[in-house]
Amino acid sequence: MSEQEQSARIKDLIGASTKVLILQPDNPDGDSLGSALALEQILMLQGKETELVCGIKIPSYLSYFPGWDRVSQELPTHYDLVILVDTSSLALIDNSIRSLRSGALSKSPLIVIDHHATPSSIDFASASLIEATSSATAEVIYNLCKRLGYALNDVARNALVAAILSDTLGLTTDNVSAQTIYSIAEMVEQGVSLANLEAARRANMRKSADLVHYKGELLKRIQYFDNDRVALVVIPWPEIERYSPLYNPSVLALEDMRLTERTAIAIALKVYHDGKITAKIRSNQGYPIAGTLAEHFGGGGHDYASGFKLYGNQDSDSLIKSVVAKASELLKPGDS
Ligand SMILES: [Mn+2]
Repeated sequence: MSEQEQSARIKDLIGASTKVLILQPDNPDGDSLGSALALEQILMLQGKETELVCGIKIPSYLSYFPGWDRVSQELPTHYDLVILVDTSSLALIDNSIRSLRSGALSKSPLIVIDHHATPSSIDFASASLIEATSSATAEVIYNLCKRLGYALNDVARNALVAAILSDTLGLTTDNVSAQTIYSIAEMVEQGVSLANLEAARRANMRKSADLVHYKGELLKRIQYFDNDRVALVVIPWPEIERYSPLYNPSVLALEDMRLTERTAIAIALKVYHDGKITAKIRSNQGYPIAGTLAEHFGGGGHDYASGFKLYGNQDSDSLIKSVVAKASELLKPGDS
């Protein structure tokens, strides 16, 4: 079915609904959140009631989106239409899908709006608008509104632009088209301020002075091995206890570790009071070894981001030696 036909079906389904459940995948990001918040406004302007749901809690780095705290983890009891945004993969709505399938979803139609190229694994949708040429689901929604003549308000436009900027890292990813920029331009013309959106995002990234000082300490303790190709930092229990509620200490160090000249892979080890050790591993573009390294220690993940957990009283010094040795082995000698 063509985009036009899918859009027409979406219009009919929305027209016939009274209360719409707007669902995000179990890995919410700026695009899914901004898309959901924009749809909330768009549907409200169509006279619909809405409910925002996500199977997991919205992470705090996204709290610069006004309205993020309206997203509930609980499914409402009444709704007669579901719109799923930013995924067409069943696996990514695992937390919500079981209750949805057993509940009102069996009676309510489902609309999927997405931009991922992976073929949809949801075969029970009443309409699917999946535009793999769009940089973000928010861009798909903007185009849909233009096609259907749905009105936007300021809140919706700000949410859509913030969502597109988030998914495209500020319009710098390779799926950004001229069309993406035209859409942004139109919304800027209608009053969106990119400067205000960026200021809100940056204000949300601010850390306490205490945390900035601690980051300094962590950075001083980074150990470099193998001609700086392997960077490693150890975070002991007292620091986990003190700083984890504020910020993940590993994340605090890893970004700068990866930005070190010649560094291919960065590893943060957390040593807990009960002897458990966890590793968070990030590697740089061109060194897709993070997953393999983690697997060697019983963990897993992706080419560039992975982790592992070890229980029992590990000697952290010998663990460091074996992690560094394995990382060096995986980095081919001429790769630096
Ligand atoms: Mn997206």
